[in-house]
Amino acid sequence: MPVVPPEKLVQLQQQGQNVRNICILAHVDHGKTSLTDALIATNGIISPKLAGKIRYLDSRPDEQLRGITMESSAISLFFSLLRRESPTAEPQSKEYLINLIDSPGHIDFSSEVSTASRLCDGAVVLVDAVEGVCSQTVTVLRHTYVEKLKPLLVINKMDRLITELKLSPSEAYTHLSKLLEQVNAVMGSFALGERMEDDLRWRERIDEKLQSKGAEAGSNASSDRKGSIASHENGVLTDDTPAQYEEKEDEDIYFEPERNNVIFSSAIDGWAFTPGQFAGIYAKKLGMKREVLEKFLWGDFYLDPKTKRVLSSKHLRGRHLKPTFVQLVLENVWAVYEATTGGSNGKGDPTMLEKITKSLNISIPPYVLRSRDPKALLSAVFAAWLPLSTALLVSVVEHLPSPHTAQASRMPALLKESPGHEHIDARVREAMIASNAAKEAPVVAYVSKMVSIPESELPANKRRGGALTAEEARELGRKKRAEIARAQASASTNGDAGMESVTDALSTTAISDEQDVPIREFPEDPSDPEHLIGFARLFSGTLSVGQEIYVLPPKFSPAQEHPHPPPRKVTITALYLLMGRSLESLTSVPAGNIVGIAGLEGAILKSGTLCSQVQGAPNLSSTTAISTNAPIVRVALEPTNPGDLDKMVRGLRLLEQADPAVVYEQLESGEHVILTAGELHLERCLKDLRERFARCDIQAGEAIVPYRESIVSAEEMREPRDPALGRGIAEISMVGGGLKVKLRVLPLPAKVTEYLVKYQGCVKRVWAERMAKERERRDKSGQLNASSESNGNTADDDAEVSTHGDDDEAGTNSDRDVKHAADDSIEGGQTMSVDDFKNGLLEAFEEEKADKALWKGFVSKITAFGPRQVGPNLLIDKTEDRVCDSFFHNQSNDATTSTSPLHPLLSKLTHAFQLFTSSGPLCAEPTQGIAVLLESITTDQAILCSHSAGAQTGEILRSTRTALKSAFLDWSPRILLAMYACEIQASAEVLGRVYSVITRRRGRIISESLLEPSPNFTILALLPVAESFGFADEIRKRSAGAASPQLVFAGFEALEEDPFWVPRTEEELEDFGSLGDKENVARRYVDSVRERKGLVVQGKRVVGDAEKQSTLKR
Ligand SMILES: Nc1nc2c(ncn2[C@@H]2O[C@H](COP(=O)(O)OP(=O)(O)OP(=O)(O)O)[C@@H](O)[C@H]2O)c(=O)[nH]1
Ligand SMILES: [Mg+2]
Repeated sequence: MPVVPPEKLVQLQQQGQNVRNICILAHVDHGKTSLTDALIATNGIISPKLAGKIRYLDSRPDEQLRGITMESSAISLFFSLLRRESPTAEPQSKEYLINLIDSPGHIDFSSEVSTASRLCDGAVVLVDAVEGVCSQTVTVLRHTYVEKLKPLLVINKMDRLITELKLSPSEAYTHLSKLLEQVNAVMGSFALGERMEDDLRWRERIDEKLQSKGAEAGSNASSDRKGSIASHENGVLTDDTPAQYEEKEDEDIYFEPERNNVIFSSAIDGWAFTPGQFAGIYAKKLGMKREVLEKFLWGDFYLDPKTKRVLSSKHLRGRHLKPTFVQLVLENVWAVYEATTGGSNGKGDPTMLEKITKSLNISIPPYVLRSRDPKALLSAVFAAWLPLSTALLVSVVEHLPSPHTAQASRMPALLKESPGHEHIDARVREAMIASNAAKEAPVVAYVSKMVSIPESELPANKRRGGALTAEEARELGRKKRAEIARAQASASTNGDAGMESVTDALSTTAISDEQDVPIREFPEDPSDPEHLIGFARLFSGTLSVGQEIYVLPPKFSPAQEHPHPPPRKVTITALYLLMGRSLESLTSVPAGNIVGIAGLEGAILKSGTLCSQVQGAPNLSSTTAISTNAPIVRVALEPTNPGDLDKMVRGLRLLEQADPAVVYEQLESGEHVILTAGELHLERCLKDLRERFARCDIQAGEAIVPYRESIVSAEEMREPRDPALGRGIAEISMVGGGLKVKLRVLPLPAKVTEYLVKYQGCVKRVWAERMAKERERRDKSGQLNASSESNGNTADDDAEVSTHGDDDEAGTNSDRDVKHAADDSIEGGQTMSVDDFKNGLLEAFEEEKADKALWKGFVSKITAFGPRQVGPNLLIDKTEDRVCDSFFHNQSNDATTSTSPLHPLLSKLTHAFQLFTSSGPLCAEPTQGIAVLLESITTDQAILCSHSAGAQTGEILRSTRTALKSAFLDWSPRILLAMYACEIQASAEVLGRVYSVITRRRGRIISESLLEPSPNFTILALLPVAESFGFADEIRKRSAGAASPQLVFAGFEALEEDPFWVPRTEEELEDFGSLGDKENVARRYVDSVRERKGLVVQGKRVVGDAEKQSTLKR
């Protein structure tokens, strides 16, 4: 039962200036959830005694069990502080509403981080003081930078420096400085990247202007750029292009303790401080102004004990003084540890403790003193002296922006990234920028994900647990507020030191521990259905229950006159205040808040935008958020009891909606498959399915791992199949000799393949644009439903499996988007221009030194990419007359208006190429890095006309595919394994064991580094996805929990072994015998995939032990 009544929070929602929307971000296990505990305790939801230990927001039993957050959860908190407008004014109480989202740090759930950060205005980024900057730290910092969230840095687990690493205050200071440098280097790298981009753009713009001016004047622009800028100063360069490139101020992005945007904390011991707080304490003692001292508390400044003056390092004159931060701050913190938990017996030093409590003017509750429990003593001293919640909440309130301020600076850029942004209604734009909460303002909300809540947990149905009746709880709340008010009345103005007593007050009046935290059990009642609630941020207007609002489909753009599919109108059935484990009903909510919205079920699949109007509505959900871990682990599911199939399918659909990172698809074979981000994620999904969404027993098959197939030109290859033609060349005669085609299959240069994989996004975009144009053209000519059968170049050819027969357009569209996310995870180039892409590709071809003549002019001859029209394989037109359209050429001309009589035949060949590249000859996996050259094509129209079109299509597809497959196998084939980049932190003792696990699983160590002074090594390795199952568990077990890996999909890598290798040379025959005793690993992978797919496995005996069976019979 929350002590701060929901009415109070609702009232605060209306005061936009006093709202803060923040998310807590960090690498896994750096203490996010423990830290939020301390904040939750200030609202009396849990007892301060349990804060940091209970991890309240980890409400799922499996989260508690594993100690890992798996879902982001939100909670609204009340915070009040006393402040004076001026030094002489009466202190006034200011009340704030803090909407806080705790996010998971594990890489499997990184999509939750993207969804959380879009809703917030500020971020609290945690870094473990010992582990320092880890992979996810960089990711979350990038999130804050890209999403333009204002960050606060918390260096957490400071206690580990004292108790684990046993550093002295001076050593700790050096360590902290290094750590801070690391974090700032990461921030600096983002800014640098952006600055270079800006610089380039600025130069391009100047060049463009000069050129156009040059053309106007009929003369060439001067080659001296500077000179020409000057000469055009009065002419073209007067608009938005500054003649001088202006560097952006970027000091704002760095973390600097002197600016109080760095907090030092220990969530487990419940303390935190900013240097500013210490400046407040010492300013009087040293006779300095607080603001002045603040500047000198961090950095190379030293306190002269005699004169009480702060010296810079220049004025030290050889004296050995300690930096101010060590002397005034760290030594005091260290002393508290020494006095409470230090000493030889770990029981502390009572006299020292007494001295400290006296000098700090704090009192420790007698029962704690009596208990003599060192940890309790420690917590009591810190709770009174440097309570965590005070430092954190004061910093949040002071440094992080209110929705008004944040939207004013964030919205313009965010809107600019949305599709068709020029067409956004000015009224909507203004309302969003101003966070206008007026009733008549247009409503815009962004739903970042759908959360599933069992019906019994909804406020209307909630069973009141515990012994408290509503009346009693209200009474308790009243008491507590009175207590808070009393404490605040005695608090000092600036909130910092004064806030101590607030927490102190709370610690004495908190509700007893037992009632606090009933761990939510999954409902046993089988008739308790799940409801999907949208997790949303309102950017403008006021949303009320009963209001009708449009849900914009994922591909919506305000530029379209008749959006397809049309936005759906839904009625808001309920609004909720998100309170961690519970929800509170609301009737309406103003702009600038985070809210739960009911009534969107079926209208939004994973994320979406709500708007009160369709015309000129912004689409906020289409901009690509950074997600670091695309779904890659694919598993087929089936119910234990076949009768439960319907239940399972229903459950899967619900799960897909409720989890941003899950993709569900039904294969043509009838298998139900889910794609998850990793093993842990899969485990959570299965648990959810079994216990909540499907409520039946479900079995998961073995994980289906993707592979790629390719070829190389190896030294010892077999003779070409047809030496007269040459390697990889096939001549096919089809349709009774009416069509003769010569094709050649070649491996692409490695650099080219790499480039194609990396910038697949560009091809994808070009293709999508082309399809959109095509659709528009067909729309116009009223042929929307006409069959596209005759044209091999349409999106319908994607050979994609249809998903569940859901006719909900919104759903199917985004399905398609995410379905191949595994391929997309490493792709870039979405924003690249076609010319840049072509130039880059040209360079990649030019880098190939061998066979330069062969690759020349390839780029302009590309007619198709494959598979799915966008993959890293090329179909090249090498015919003399250039019979095919160039892929890029078609951008300006209309692709499908070609009237050549060859066109239908060519599109069938293209289709055969698509089919071949989507399912290679080794084990029917997509190919990568293959060029198919169309060398010549001859037709005999007379014969062709005598065959029906249907028969032609079948034969051309079949024969071409077969010919391509054998041409492929003329080379030395390779199987490419999906790889994980794996980061592990491990101490020196367990390093050996970690290595042995990695190498046994065919992994490869890439680097190993040591973060001093911690004894931990950071190991980077590559590990085949196929070998990664159970890896995390094994590492954890073998290292006794000391090391845990983070796995991120890192693309495909060839296994340097021909799956069909058999000893051929005399030497090989001698070494391996005629059967090749060496295990062929590539063959093993190929066979396992073939077996899974039900394809013929060469050399596999159908009957194992025929003799034995016959013996048995007898
Ligand atoms: N020594 C020490 N341990 C801490 C501190 N804060 C948290 N921990 C411990 O670190 C572990 C992880 O804490 P969590 O709060 O679950 O971390 P998290 O960042 O929420 O983890 P995920 O949500 O799974 O990413 C727990 O065992 C905590 O007890 C701290 O200040 N000092
Ligand atoms: Mg957590």
